[in-house]
Amino acid sequence: MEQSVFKNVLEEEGRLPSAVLVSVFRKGEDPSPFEASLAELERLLETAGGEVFAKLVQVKEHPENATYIGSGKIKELASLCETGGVSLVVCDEELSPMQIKNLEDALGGDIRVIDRTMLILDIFALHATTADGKLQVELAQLKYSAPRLYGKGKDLSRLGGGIGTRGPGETKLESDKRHLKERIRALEDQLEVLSKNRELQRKQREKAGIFRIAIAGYTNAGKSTLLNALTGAGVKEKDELFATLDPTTRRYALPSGNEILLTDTVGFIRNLPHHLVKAFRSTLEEVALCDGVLVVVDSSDPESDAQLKVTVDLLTELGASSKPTLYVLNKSDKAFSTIIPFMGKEGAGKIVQISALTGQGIPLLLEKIEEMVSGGKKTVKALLPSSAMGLLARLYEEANVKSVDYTPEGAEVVAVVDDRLYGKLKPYIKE
Ligand SMILES: Nc1nc2c(ncn2[C@@H]2O[C@H](COP(=O)(O)OP(=O)(O)OP(=O)(O)O)[C@@H](O)[C@H]2O)c(=O)[nH]1
Ligand SMILES: [Mg+2]
Repeated sequence: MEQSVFKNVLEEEGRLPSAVLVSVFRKGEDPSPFEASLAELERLLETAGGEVFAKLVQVKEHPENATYIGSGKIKELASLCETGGVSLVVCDEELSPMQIKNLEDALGGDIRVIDRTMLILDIFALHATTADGKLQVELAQLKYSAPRLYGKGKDLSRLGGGIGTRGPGETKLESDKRHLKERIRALEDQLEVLSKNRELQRKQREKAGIFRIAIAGYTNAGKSTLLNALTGAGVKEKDELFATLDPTTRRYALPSGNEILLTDTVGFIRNLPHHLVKAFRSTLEEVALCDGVLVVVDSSDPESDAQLKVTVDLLTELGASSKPTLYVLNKSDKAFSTIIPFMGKEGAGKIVQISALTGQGIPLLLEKIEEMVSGGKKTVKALLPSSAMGLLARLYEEANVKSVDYTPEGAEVVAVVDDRLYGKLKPYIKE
């Protein structure tokens, strides 16, 4: 066919695979989040290695049950694809397997249709590095994307540069289709084992009594840049969506000497489907089980309010909303807005403006973290005479003992204690 020859030439010339983005604007809907979501879809496509040829919006009461968009729009879409030699269509919301199949059929069967979630999973597949991350992505893809990759032979998986069909480590998703159920079960078993291992590790960390802080926030907010600035962790920081998929934890000593564990986590995004959230167990467990959260916001983004709301809603869903939290307004070097209205007065003491890139505001952030970590607890230095050794044993059990020096006068101990133990130690406190 002439059209596909044209397509092949384009692909052989090394041009990026281009796509038409499609979305349905519900009559009466707020246009601003709609536009932001479509702009985000464009960035997602670029991150996946593609480029936008055109955006097609249909204004409608509801999407079509069978084909997502109406028949007139499908014709328009087909002719757009032909004009641009485009073989990929990305729809900006979750489509059912039937909608995808019908739309592909209506477009003549030589154009791949994927949805927003498949595109995100494709990026995840490219960015997963750990065994855990790769297994989780593969599982999510087998459950979500595989049923939507309708009857495509191998030759068709190169459509649109294969975007939407790539598995972790470039495994072609379609090749696993026949063994779908078995593979899903095997992956679930392996993930269960890994989850148990993580639980053991966490228990050990808990025993060590180190305060664990998760760095959470919208994708591209600067979470990895912040972790790197503080700890030199060397995590990939990049101006693209979902640069980080796998969590990285680093130990960090605060200026007081208090040690904390900082974990960089996967970014959030609007319209993140529930099953996708569930798929990222390993990283989200970090958020659910930490002692405190740094919510990083890109304050230079005109959409920062909406992004913060998405983040706060997801943290609530993960059961992390009641944990001690600091709101880190990042990128203050090019900030667009410094006021986050919806946080109100009560949030004011929990906001710190920083630039992870220039280091501006980091000392204040560290002070705030220090406050969060001590959470009402005090670090004390006491000299315990031999008659009070029972208290030392109790400190070991119930407090965080930083150091003990045995001197002729007794044991000189530095420990972080709660109010109750503080009362007991008071007679022996040195300073
Ligand atoms: N100007 C400016 N750019 C920043 C700052 N912090 C991060 N960036 C840039 O923002 C982009 C995203 O940073 P990352 O640290 O990768 O963001 P992230 O939140 O880890 O993103 P994901 O892992 O993709 O969710 C990079 O290009 C950074 O260089 C900052 O304070 N100022
Ligand atoms: Mg990152």
